[in-house]
Amino acid sequence: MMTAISPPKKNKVLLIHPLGYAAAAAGDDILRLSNTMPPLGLASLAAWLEKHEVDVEIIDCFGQPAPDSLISSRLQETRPDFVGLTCTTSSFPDAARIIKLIKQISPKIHTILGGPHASTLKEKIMRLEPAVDFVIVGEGETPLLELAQKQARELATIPGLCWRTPEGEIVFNGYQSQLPDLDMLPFPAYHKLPGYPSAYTLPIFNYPAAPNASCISSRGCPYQCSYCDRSVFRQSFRCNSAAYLYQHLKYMRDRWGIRHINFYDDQFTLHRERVTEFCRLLIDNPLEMTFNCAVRAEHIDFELLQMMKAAGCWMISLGIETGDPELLARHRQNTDLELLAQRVREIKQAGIRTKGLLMIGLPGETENSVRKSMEYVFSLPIDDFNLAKFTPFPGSPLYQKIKQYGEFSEDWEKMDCMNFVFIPQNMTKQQLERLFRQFYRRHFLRPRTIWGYTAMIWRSPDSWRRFWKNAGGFLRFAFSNQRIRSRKSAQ
Ligand code: B12
Ligand code: SF4
Repeated sequence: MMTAISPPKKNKVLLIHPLGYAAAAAGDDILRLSNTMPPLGLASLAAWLEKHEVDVEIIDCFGQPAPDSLISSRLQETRPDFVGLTCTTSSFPDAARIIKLIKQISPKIHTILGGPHASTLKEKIMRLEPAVDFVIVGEGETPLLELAQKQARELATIPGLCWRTPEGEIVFNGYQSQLPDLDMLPFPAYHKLPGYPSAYTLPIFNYPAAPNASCISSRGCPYQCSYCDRSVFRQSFRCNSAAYLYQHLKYMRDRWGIRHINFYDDQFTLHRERVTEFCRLLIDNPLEMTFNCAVRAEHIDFELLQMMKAAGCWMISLGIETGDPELLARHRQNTDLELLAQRVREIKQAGIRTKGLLMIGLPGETENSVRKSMEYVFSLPIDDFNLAKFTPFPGSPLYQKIKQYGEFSEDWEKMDCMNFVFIPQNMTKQQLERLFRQFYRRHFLRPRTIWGYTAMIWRSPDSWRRFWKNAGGFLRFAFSNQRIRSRKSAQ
């Protein structure tokens, strides 16, 4: 008679994307109404674990706001060994709250925190929040897999991991070496995201067709802007090959019916050759898809733009930050506003929409510099723009010295670029709020803007459908300037 041998126990992992505030307020959140994007970091981790035969599930509270009772019932159903949460600075308080809840339900579950805020603060997070058992610093694939596969006594051998010794000491094992080749990653596990792709949408008026989706084809950025948090991928730049990227898009179209992609890469065109090869593939073997991307002015030229247009490029976002040359020189490298203006004109000439990305309230900002920004931006043929309220993230170069430049109230929950948590010297919050509204009002009153949004009736009918459906929320935001009416912190 044969003896039955039970297979070794396999660890189960549950990954959670926190909403950032109480689920009841989600219908009111202007960020979600205008842009609900899948958590690509968690989907990438899930695909990597799945490839290595680890059981994994995702709960996306941002995509599908879930009350705590749903999280508890999923924990009872799936009985995971590890629960990992991702967090930015503003979503950390909610992530910490969920982690405490998990420990209350089942103290045996090992809790892990990753993402930008965890990668910046490392051990400090575990000191601050004892319910966090592990922090993974930087890219998560390798350390998370090792954590799910190794024995407790091997914790010291996992690079990128913060953990507690049996004596209670918190240890960081040091930075891991990053994945050498991003093409070794499977496509993100979209199938683990309930409702994908229809539960997710790109920013309103930022796409011609639905269903649409977002995609990341590179990691890292070699620049060092003063306000930017690059604690996850640091200064490296690695990217998927053109062939991999083409296959990824083909998969998204064939399997998920996606018709438009937004590349959220920090620097989509940093490697010119990769982009020309990718465009050539799309031109020779069309997928009937369009795409958007974000670039820096130094990394585009008219020839490249024409090729991108032929391949289906619909909109390009360009980091402008401020139209005041002195302020720009304080916060960024290669600051040539004339070159930037020329590139905006070239993007338009190539037949591609442009979106300017700006910031208000940087150290050194004055009423005069904001006015210069307005004059500069409204002298350009940009179609759309986004004005972020400067936020000093703990992982940004500016953070250490920020108090020298003005008043900073470090309330993490409010650090979502939609609140003035920092007031530069010689300015007031009321003044910044007034200028912020004026900036948007001037944009929306330009004939070019009015015509552009009118043309969206046929260029992006789905955006207008969403606009009317959520008109109340957009109007409330226009008058109140508040992302959420009330955060309703208690669940
Ligand atoms: C796309 C994007 C968005 C999208 C969607 C984000 C989402 N749902 O995932 C939108 C536009 C909605 C968005 C919104 C915001 N964003 Co954003 N966003 C990005 C961007 C450009 C790419 C994110 C991404 O997909 N990266 C690729 C994946 C593979 O990387 P990843 O998510 O970091 O995940 C890896 C590791 O971090 C780690 N990891 C992550 N989570 C976990 C969890 C566990 C358990 C483990 C083990 C590992 C792990 O492993 C992953 C794979 O290697 C990043 C910049 C960047 N280049 O990363 C900014 C970035 C994350 N965003 C940022 C900010 C500030 C915001 C906003 C606050 C501002 C705003 N108003 O737009 C909001 C807040 C959103 C929120 N809920 O917290 C900052 C965060 C800084 C901070 N410290 O908070 C970043 C870093 C930009 C920057 N350089 O300043 N964002
Ligand atoms: S703002 Fe953009 S260009 Fe500057 S460091 Fe961050 S990702 Fe790079």
